[in-house]
Amino acid sequence: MNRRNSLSAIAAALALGALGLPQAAAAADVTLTYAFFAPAKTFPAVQMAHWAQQLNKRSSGKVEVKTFPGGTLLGAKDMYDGVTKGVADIGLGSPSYDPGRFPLTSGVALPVGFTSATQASKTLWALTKEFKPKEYEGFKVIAMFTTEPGFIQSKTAVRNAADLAGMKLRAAGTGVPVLKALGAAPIGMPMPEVPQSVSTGVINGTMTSREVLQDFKLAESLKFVTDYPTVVVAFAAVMDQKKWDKLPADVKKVIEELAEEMPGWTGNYHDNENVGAAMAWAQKDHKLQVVPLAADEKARWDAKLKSMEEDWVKEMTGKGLPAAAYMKRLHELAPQFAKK
Ligand code: 3IO
Repeated sequence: MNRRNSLSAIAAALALGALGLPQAAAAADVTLTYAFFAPAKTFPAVQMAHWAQQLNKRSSGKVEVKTFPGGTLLGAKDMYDGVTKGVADIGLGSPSYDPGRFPLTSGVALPVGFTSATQASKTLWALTKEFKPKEYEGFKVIAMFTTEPGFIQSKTAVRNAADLAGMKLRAAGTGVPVLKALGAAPIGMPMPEVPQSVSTGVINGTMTSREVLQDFKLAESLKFVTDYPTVVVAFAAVMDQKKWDKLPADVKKVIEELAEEMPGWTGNYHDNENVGAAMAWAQKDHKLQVVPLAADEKARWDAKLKSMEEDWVKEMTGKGLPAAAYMKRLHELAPQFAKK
């Protein structure tokens, strides 16, 4: 962060002007850096760009946000520590990549029956405000959202449990136990590593939201999507709390206003533009096939995942977390955010 008084801002503007650089670059009096681990065209990065633009506009140019997609400033695994160390002012990471560090948040990534990213995103944000999970201590959460419930996307068709048995599939950390329960051989890894891992044969597919078929060009090698929605992946953009505390009150107000909007904005973009466009492209240009799951097979898969929520509540309660209350509230909130 870089706050200047107006005199030094003028001096900087003059200096930049003398160098022939755009004077607008020096007009802001707060500059924030914002890091994300995946490419600019992916939906979390589209969210980041929208947020940056809106903050600049609603602060009348007072705040400038410099975005760093593609892991150029921080990668998936060092995102949150990087924010604490001050490498970036804001970092967008996935708590689902590290359920041990973000245990309460991992509750939204259980098979709880969300039907869209919009619904899960709004539920996650409401839960986070109500429960103020300790796992975000030291951070100010400025935006939260999720993927749609993920689908198995694979090189060979998965029509039943036998097709899936022992298949090397990648997921976010929270998706690993889901794939395991279904009988696959899951591997947890960040999304940006997936294309290469598919091409080298380390994995035969992934379980996540379907826009990755286009946004990571995975449809070139993954030709099948099994029509069985599973679990969402959570995202949280954070600032270091101490840095947040020092922001001007009017800037904080705009950021808090945006925090209320981002779950719905991002969910809508992902559900209603991003995924549909990617599926249409993959089906048309890459002969992607959507594999149906027979009703009796679906019932068997559901049965394999049924105890996960109860097991999670037991495990988290044992760690002293308000897991039962969190899940109870999740199931009260989710229907309120369902598509009417
Ligand atoms: C994701 C992460 C970065 C960019 C695009 C993305 N689409 C879905 C995800 C979530 C993810 O990493 C996962 O494991 O499902």
